[in-house]
Amino acid sequence: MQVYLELLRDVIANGQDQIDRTGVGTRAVFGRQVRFNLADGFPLLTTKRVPFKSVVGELLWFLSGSTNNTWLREQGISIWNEWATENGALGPIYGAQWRAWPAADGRTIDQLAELVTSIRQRPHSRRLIISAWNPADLPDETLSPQDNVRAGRMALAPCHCLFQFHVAQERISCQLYQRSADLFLGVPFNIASYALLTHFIAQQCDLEPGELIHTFGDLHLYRNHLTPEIVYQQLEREPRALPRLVLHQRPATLFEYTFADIEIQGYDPHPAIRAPIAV
Ligand code: THF
Repeated sequence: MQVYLELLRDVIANGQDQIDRTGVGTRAVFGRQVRFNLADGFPLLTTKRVPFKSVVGELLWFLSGSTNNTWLREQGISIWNEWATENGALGPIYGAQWRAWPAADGRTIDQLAELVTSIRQRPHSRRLIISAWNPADLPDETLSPQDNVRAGRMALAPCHCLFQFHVAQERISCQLYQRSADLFLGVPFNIASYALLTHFIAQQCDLEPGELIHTFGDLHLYRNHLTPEIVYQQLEREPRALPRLVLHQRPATLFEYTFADIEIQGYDPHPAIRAPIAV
């Protein structure tokens, strides 16, 4: 995960100060790419503890098609609280677009189910793509997340908005396009989440996990993370050996994984670093 520390240094050295939607302010670069060979270990950051249970819970929740925060809250996972309405609603965010993209004729499209079928039938297809970027459902940037949800829109536009799989020599790789990336808080989650999803898809399709390629649009550090206690603290730490992911069974479908099936072994990170989230 040396590459993560290099991204931090890159944004510090080359970023421009920007005013963003949240009003917090960022230092940002545009257009970067990193790759993780999943055979080298599971890419969970070791220079601070990343709450892996929250990563797993969020992914299982996306895969279930849910866009209501209640189940996550019940699991003790608070990462979506700031954007939800009092009823837990988040509007048609990731789960809705991945599992039930609304078609013009009233059908809904289960992009993930179709993806698994396609990989099994035509592994060399060049259109193994899932998109969460549905312009019809995007929020109005002048409204709060909650007012957008009440208007039937997404609480937040998808940050990790499109991903593509590719199969070569019995290995399946995933490339993610993330249009907007909170490098300190969100990106360690996003890397682990897509690595885990790639392991699931590989298992479901009888393939080995290949590479995770993470492509960034606006890659930023929030100004209130650029402090000696937060970003600079992390930069002083030495990366440790990566943990390994163990999947204890192979569920019948991509949609039946549970916490009990997923174990991370040998995770020995530096301590967590608390940082404020921009809403
Ligand atoms: N908004 C912003 N500003 N950054 C994001 O990364 C982000 N997301 C999701 C939606 N909006 C976003 C939410 N994902 C944490 C991590 C991921 C989140 C939101 C919050 C967070 O606070 N993590 C802490 C502790 C979490 C915990 O203990 O449960 C951490 O130290 O990692 C990106 O997709």
